[in-house]
Amino acid sequence: MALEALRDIAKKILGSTTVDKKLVEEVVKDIQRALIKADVNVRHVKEISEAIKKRATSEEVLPTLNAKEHILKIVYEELLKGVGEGLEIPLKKSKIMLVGLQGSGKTTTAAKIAKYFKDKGMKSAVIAADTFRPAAYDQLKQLAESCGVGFYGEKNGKNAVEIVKRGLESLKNYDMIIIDTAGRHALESELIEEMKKIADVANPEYKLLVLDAAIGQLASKEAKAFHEAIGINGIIITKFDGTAKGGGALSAAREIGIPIAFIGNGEKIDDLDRFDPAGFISRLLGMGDIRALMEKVERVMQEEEVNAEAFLKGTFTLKDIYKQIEAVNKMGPIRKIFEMLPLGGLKVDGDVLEMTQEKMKRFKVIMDSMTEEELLNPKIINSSRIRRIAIGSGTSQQEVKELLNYYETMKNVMKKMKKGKLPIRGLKIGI
Ligand SMILES: Nc1nc2c(ncn2[C@@H]2O[C@H](COP(=O)(O)OP(=O)(O)OP(=O)(O)O)[C@@H](O)[C@H]2O)c(=O)[nH]1
Ligand SMILES: [Mg+2]
Repeated sequence: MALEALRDIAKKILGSTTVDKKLVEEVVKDIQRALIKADVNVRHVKEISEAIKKRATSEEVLPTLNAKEHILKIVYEELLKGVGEGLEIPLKKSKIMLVGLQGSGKTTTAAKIAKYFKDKGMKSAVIAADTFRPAAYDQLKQLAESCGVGFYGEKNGKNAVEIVKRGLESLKNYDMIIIDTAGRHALESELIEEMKKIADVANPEYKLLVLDAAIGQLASKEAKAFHEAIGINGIIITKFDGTAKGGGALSAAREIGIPIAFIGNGEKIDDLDRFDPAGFISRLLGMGDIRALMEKVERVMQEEEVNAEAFLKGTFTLKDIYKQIEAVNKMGPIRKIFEMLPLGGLKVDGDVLEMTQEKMKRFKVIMDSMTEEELLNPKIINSSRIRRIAIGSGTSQQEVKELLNYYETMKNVMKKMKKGKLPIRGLKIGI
């Protein structure tokens, strides 16, 4: 995917030795190239790149950021603005009607969405309202059965509107109903009429347009036409996995101002992601997904029965840290965890990251030589205490300092995360 080039651009920014006008210009050029290659509308490319250039050269660098982080933050924020909002469909009784041209992925996506909500604990079902293509009934029925969601359809049925009416009646005990409709080569008046009638009968909370990412910039025309014809309130982009032109569909959503609900990332039933703009852009830039990390931290914390709250608030003491080091260790090498954080956002020296089993044992020995007071309030550990602890534990002062350094680092990182104050703004952390 062409947008993957953005990751190299982020690396280039953080790897640069000097930050000057030349770097900004280079970065802006690279971004333009990547976006155009991804079929983003030229006007949007211009808007995004000009905004980056303007801000990077005129805005004051925040005191908490270095010059590279400053530029990366601006790139992140402008790209985020570029994709607009995501549409989050809440877990409550609703109907979703899918529309779109032939082959865009409606039927597959109908089943994917039903499965998505089933996995979230909802009773979901699909209605086969495509009477145009004879095989559509069997296709959806089979998909629904394979993923264990409800199904209503009428084999060889002719009247889609009546099918939807009866389907809704028969599925009234279901919470989330997804209606699959027929597609055509083009948006013909016959199709518009049928979509309108189905929408009237079903009165769906969501009318989602299914757009094939592979059509690139043509997505814009298509989205506009559907929006004018029946008034959609969300977009699903499919086949994002198989094309370098996904930027075209993203651009289309921004152009008509309709939020993106889901992205289809493959042919399998689980290849569907809710569209979360911050996570999406972070991943494109290789900044990791903070939320994924936080979920992971929480999960392991629960397993370990450690005080996750204190850990996250940064109020934990040295007394807890041994258990917590173990918990963090369970998530994999510390370095891996830090890789999930925004690049360059943290200044952690290499030693701190090398938390080996051996080192953990040493830390425990060091902590055994501390007083209760020191464990509960590490701040009081001054140089004479460090000396005493090192001698008492048979370690070195350097190692004691290393433990304190590790403790401080973890405390600060977690505190910042909790407050959503990691250097890259816009990454809100919902815990
Ligand atoms: N790689 C990939 N393939 C997809 C994705 N979504 C759908 N497809 C494939 O696209 C093809 C068409 O999908 P359908 O769901 O039948 O499309 P449709 O819009 O219902 O088509 P009509 O009913 O003919 O209008 C199928 O081969 C799907 O497997 C996706 O996200 N990624
Ligand atoms: Mg279909």
